[in-house]
Amino acid sequence: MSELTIWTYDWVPPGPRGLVRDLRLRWACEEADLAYQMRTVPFDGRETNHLADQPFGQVPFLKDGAVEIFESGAGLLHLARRSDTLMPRDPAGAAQTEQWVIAALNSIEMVTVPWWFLKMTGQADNGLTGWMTGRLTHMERVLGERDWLVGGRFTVADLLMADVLRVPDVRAFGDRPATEAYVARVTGRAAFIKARAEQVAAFEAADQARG
Ligand SMILES: N[C@@H](CCC(=O)N[C@@H](CS)C(=O)NCC(=O)O)C(=O)O
Repeated sequence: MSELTIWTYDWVPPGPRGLVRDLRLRWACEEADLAYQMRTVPFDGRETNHLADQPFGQVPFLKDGAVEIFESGAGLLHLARRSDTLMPRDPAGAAQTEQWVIAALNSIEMVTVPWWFLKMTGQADNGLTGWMTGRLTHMERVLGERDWLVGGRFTVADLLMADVLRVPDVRAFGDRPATEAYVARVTGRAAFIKARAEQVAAFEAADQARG
């Protein structure tokens, strides 16, 4: 049995299937050829039923031997330390990979998620639109100048940035051809396709268990 275990929910509604963030960790393991197993916590009662493992009642979290981590970004950096497929070993390359992982979370996702939430709750024209436009415009410029964020090759920074940018509502917002090409390039990888298909299949199978 693999020591590396990734936790997700036992079921989610159809909308988020293929987007639940355990996909980030599955994808990284597939890229790095790291053996892993999936386990679940109940979606129902998630606010309180696994707070010892994820203090916000969310997923994913992972266990790798004695290491226990929540936050998808922390999990990705842990996996990246295990494989140079995910992060270069030279100090400059590693630092730049970490920098772009943090940027994906703290400069892009920190505005796309609240914007998406407001849009979903009927406030499509909300006060975050200008802020998000600025961030996406800067990313469009960066991605117009290079195929990969770090070192001319795929890293976990691309995995995470593409996962943040591929959210359908965010992609439908504006016309950004370099970003579109980047998302297509990164999500065209076999590891992403496999990880996504396995997540979707697991949630579909859970429909039957729920009756
Ligand atoms: N910052 C967290 C966010 C985790 C997160 O938003 N997880 C979602 C699934 S993708 C979740 O558990 N949502 C249920 C909830 O918040 O109650 C991470 O990156 O791990």
